[in-house]
Amino acid sequence: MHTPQYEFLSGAETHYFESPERREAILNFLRSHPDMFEVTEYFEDFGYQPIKRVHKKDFLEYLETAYEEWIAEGGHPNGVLPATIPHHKLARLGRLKASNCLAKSGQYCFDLSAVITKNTFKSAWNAAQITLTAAKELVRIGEEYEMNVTDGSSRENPPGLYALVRPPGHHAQSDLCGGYCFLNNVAIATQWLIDQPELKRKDGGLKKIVILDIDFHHGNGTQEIFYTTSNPLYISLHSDDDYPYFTGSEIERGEGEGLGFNINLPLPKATTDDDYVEALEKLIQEHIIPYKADYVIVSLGVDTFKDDPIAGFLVTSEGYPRIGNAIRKIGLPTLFVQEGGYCIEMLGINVGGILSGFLGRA
Ligand code: SP5
Ligand code: ZN
Repeated sequence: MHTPQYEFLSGAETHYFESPERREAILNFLRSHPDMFEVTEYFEDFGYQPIKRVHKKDFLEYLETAYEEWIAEGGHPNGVLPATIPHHKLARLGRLKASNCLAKSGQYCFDLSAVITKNTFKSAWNAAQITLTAAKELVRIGEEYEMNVTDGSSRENPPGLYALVRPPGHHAQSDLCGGYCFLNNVAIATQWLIDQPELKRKDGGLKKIVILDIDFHHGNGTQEIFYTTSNPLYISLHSDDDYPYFTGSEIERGEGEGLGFNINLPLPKATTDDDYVEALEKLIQEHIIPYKADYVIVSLGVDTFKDDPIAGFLVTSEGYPRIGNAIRKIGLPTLFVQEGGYCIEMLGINVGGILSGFLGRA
């Protein structure tokens, strides 16, 4: 339902890297390993409410109606893309209320990669609903796990789920799309979990969540959405000096109640398997374990792969099971949600590597 024909990279029109083939590649891999993965296409529709908890009303109205307005205004059928973006130094920035779709496309988007086509909203909606369905299931398997732990079993085999969704979400802010992202799937599922009134810790407090973002790029959207709150704890490992360029530094630590609950760790371009696993294990020991969360939600990008066409780390297919295993050692019910990863040939094996590492079966 979401198949833009092209995007612009380094000034050139190229094919759209965030393509439907990505899903096929991952799904094929999971289906060919039925001993490890149980695949279901079932999902529930939670409606607008949980999406509105994260995204602004005017932005959602825009996403839902943009393509139709765009075509009515004579826009190109490839889809909606801005030509003018309200840069913060643009004259006085006095008029931010855009009336036509070309102006709105700049108001609600920060780059040239989030093309809105005829069914993009429906597709992003379904991705959010699938992630919500997985979050609801996470509660169920988490309760089962707790019961077994109480009965004397160890915390060494935490249960896990994986939401195979696209378009991805972690670049989408409360009222901005960009970076192939429209609705922030991880943020929507996280907020929904926090909002469940019957979900309480033994001490009566709300359930606590860690979002661990291991996509190559900084999750500016998730950071913005939760910047002023202490739940969830947002932790991102990503490339220094790369897209989205203007966010993701270590000095962005959260604000107000959220101060100290946003942790960015930019890593150098030449990051290898060993470097990556070492950095991740250190974050787990120093930040994730002390936070004492109830659930982990992973923004799972495998654009950290050495042959990714738009990224630049040196992580190999042997590295992914090690990353999955490090996450397993946190010992908490975990929901993995697909974000980036554009090397189609190795996408299945790399995502599968993380998941099998988490299962302790790599
Ligand atoms: C979800 C996600 O992974 N979104 C990433 C969108 C990145 N788009 C801009 C990529 C800039 C690529 N720079 C190219 C360098 C080529 N060596
Ligand atoms: Zn990415």
